[in-house]
Amino acid sequence: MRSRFEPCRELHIVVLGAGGVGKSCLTAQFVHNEWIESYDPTIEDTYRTQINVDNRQVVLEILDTAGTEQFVAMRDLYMKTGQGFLLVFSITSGSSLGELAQLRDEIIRIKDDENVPIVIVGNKADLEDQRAVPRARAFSISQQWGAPYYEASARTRRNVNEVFIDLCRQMLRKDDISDDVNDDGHDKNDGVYRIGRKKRRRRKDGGTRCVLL
Ligand SMILES: Nc1nc2c(ncn2[C@@H]2O[C@H](COP(=O)(O)OP(=O)(O)OP(=O)(O)O)[C@@H](O)[C@H]2O)c(=O)[nH]1
Ligand SMILES: [Mg+2]
Repeated sequence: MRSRFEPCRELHIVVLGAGGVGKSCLTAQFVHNEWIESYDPTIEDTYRTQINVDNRQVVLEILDTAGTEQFVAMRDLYMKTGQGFLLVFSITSGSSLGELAQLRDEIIRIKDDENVPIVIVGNKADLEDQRAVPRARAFSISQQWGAPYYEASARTRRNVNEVFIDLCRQMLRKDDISDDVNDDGHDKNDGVYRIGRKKRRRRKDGGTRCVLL
């Protein structure tokens, strides 16, 4: 059973996708509850926020990245440090969905892990009359990738919280599993020895302490 005084976890989220799909707007809505109408291309922005997920306090560090190819060199580094990824496209742009495949391949290669927490987001769902990506197509891709798919709108706030919370849940689950494996590879719960398990990480300090933000 979890202790009431369990220290809160710090989770690193990276928001990725083509330029102009609404990565910054989704992040600003989630963190600050604000809608940004103007388009100011991002170089790189970091947000910190504290939320409650299933009665657990988590500190989120959210990296809002640049959609433009110019800044690709920075990708390797943030893919290494990120623990969960929001892959965002716009339902009004077929090519923006196309760009996600390469990003996902890079994440899996860099992290050397097929089961990285990922959520696929079809943003700008308020622009139904300009839809270029059928819902079924995006859903089928997300199923192939084993990741949940949400249609969202940073403008109307539809599914904004849901995509971040879903990602947090996946990240917490993964974090819990790695905590349940001892340094010698023995699982505390089932005693099974997991050969080649790469992503073990034991918290020696008990995790990050909560600070109310
Ligand atoms: N209608 C509508 N417009 C949106 C939505 N999300 C973002 N936009 C608009 O799309 C434009 C680009 O949004 P950003 O959030 O800056 O896009 P981005 O993905 O961060 O772009 P880069 O920083 O260049 O990678 C802005 O003018 C937003 O107002 C949405 O859900 N609906
Ligand atoms: Mg941006």
